[in-house]
Amino acid sequence: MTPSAHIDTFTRDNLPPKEDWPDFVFALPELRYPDRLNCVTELLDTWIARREGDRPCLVSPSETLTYAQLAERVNRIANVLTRDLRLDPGNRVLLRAPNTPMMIAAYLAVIKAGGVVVATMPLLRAKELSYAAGKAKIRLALCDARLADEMEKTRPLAPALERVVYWGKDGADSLEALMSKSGYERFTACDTAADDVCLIGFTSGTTGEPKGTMHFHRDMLATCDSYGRHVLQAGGNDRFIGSAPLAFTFGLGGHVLFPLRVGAASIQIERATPEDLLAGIEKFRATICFTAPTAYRAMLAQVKGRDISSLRKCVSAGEALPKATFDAWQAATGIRIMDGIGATEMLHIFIGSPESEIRPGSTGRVVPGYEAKIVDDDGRDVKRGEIGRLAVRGPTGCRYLADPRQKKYVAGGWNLTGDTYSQDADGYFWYQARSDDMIISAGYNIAGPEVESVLLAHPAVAECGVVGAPDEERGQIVKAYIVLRPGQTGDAALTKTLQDYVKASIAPYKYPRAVEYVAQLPRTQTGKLQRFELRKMAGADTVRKMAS
Ligand code: 3UK
Repeated sequence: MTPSAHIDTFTRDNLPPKEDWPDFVFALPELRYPDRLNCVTELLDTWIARREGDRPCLVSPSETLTYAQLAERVNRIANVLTRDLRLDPGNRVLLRAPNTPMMIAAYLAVIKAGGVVVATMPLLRAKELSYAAGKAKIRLALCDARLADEMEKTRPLAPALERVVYWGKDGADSLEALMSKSGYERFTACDTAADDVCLIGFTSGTTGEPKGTMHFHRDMLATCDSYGRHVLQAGGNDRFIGSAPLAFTFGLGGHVLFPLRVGAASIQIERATPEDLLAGIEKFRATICFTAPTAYRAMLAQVKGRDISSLRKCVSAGEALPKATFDAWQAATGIRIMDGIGATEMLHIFIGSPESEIRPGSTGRVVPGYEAKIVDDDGRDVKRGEIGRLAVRGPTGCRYLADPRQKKYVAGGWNLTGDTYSQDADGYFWYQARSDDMIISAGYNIAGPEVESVLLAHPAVAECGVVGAPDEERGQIVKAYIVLRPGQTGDAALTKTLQDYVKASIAPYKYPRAVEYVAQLPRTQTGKLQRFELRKMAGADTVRKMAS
């Protein structure tokens, strides 16, 4: 180990004890990095050194930046951080903005200066922002002025947050004004160690407090040189687009890491509803799209009449991609969506296959550089084909910021993601459910996502969520919450049709005994179905029924 560049040793001091770390494996030569490494040098400055600074880098409705222009902007912000705002290497900086070129520049500047990024989702409220600020002991924030209201509401709740600098507003104290000083166009990257922390990514935390996952400089490159290089296989002429916020590491990869690693362009559309995403693909001639399964389904309904012929690769993550969605997208666009499972703890995707090797309905095979296996509750390997807990290890892995839950996520050197899976004889991984989402009905284990993927194949169904509802006789029954396609009526006849449809497709005991039609499903900002909300609704239902 070489010495840390961090003068502020907070992140290093709060890493989990070594015995609780997962094993880190660097099986491929491309994953062995030098001891001294600042990932921004490799991702950005290298293109200028290679005399390729004129390549388009960031594209947005309001501005387009080449690699050289982005590098200068990053340098200016890094100078503001270190000279005007007295950032010491190791200090955490909270970032708050929609996905814009300025947000990406600020992100890279913090890291280039040796700081640690804590990016936050635009929709977070003062309570959540102050939690992150407190947990990561943040003194400094950079924020898009359009999100100033909630930021200012955060300040009284986060006494340690000394300074918030806004961009996108007038005045001598704006970030732009500070950046404009002469001499600020150059900045020498902080000489960080490859294993200095550069990012604390907070999990979306559906239950319990969000966990801060800590990632090193080398991790940023490792995801590019494993998943990016061997599975995604993007090239310098690609133009990436997506809908995930940068604060979600799925978005970080798709918007920043993967494009910059290969000299490609990255398109930022600030509002990224499925409609905006389609319009963005058409307008900016995107070639690679990163989004969640639900967005692909929503885009399908609107894809007719759009020219999205520029598109050549689509990546789906966040939740399982049902075969019905894969099939419909391929029929409409000719593109085979690349499903991949990633996690904030792992930084990005660790199981997922290139297009030519996809088996529809399966997540894919393990990404080169990673190892994955299925284990039982005692950590023993199960036989191929048997269902168990997913365990994974590779160049990235879980390191929570001062959190006892580290011992739950890591056991025996393996990361346990909390998902149940099976692996077939050819090495493909088949998703079942989140381990705590399994429905147990009259002694049967039923995976809600399996029932969902059957229902989604029915033409009347737009979206659905399947959970266990409490039932006196069976313990739980399978209950489906369904959003219908326009023009459909959710009556008893349709319920019977859908129930029969499930019985005819998979084992009959899995059919939804209860069906409820809803206008929309509860989802996180990262596009995940909130099953605990559905379970709450299902629980409330029974209580009501018993009372009446
Ligand atoms: C679930 C999937 C089935 C799974 C993420 C790509 O989702 C990401 O990170 P999170 O921390 O959630 C992790 C959990 O989400 N999941 C994700 N992808 C899939 N389940 N099939 C999939 N393809 O339960 C996992 O444990 O929010 C995804 C890249 C970076 C990420 N952070």
